[in-house]
Amino acid sequence: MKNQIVSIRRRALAASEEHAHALRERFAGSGTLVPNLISSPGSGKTTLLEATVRRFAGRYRISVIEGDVATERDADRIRALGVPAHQVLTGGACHLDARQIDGALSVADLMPADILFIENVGNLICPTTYDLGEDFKVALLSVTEGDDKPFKYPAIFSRAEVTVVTKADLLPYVPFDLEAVRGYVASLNPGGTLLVVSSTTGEGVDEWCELLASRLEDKRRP
Ligand SMILES: Nc1nc2c(ncn2[C@@H]2O[C@H](COP(=O)(O)OP(=O)(O)OP(=O)(O)O)[C@@H](O)[C@H]2O)c(=O)[nH]1
Ligand SMILES: [Mg+2]
Repeated sequence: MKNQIVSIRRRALAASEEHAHALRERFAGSGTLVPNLISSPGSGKTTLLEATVRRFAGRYRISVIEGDVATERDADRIRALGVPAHQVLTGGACHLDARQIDGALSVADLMPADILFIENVGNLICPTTYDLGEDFKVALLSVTEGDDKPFKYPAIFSRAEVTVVTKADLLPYVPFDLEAVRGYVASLNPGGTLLVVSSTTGEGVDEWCELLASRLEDKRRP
């Protein structure tokens, strides 16, 4: 029985890896940059995407895949800005998988796109190990969550190429040791980038958008 379960799990994992591989090839072919945004619920993923969409209006074709347990709320927020968005409802699951990304692309009009954002289900643990065919993972950490989160949930901060500290406008009001976070994230992920952003005031949004533009350029360079 135990062997059967292990074998089923292995097959499921292999199928998911195949899907992710096929997606990555597809995105390479279309020259689409795919960031996968991961954070606790409410850290500001959708708000950052709204700010990004506004900043890139008329410059890039953007589309978004939203993952949530329930409701179309996040996809509705993105669509309200005139950008194609598809909501994947996981019905309780705490992460997106590559098959769901494939499914979203086959039912929704999201391509061609210069940047396809994936907003994962709000969770700092489950989405960490799932490959969605993305170019890189982005970990968001809001200052109101507490500066201990990278210490308590190191896996996502060591895997995410980019860490975005969000809600920087609230730094004067909450205890949050930005330098301790900066130092620890750098030790977990020496090659990574950490940005400090407020989607409300616009602080750091230019740097975030420049990073995306530069990654897109790199991806398209022959
Ligand atoms: N002060 C401040 N509030 C922010 C900022 N960004 C987001 N918020 C607020 O934080 C709350 C959650 O933001 P969302 O963007 O919905 O967070 P999310 O990560 O997409 O949430 P889930 O999709 O539910 O996981 C909202 O009330 C936002 O207005 C910011 O930069 N500063
Ligand atoms: Mg959201």
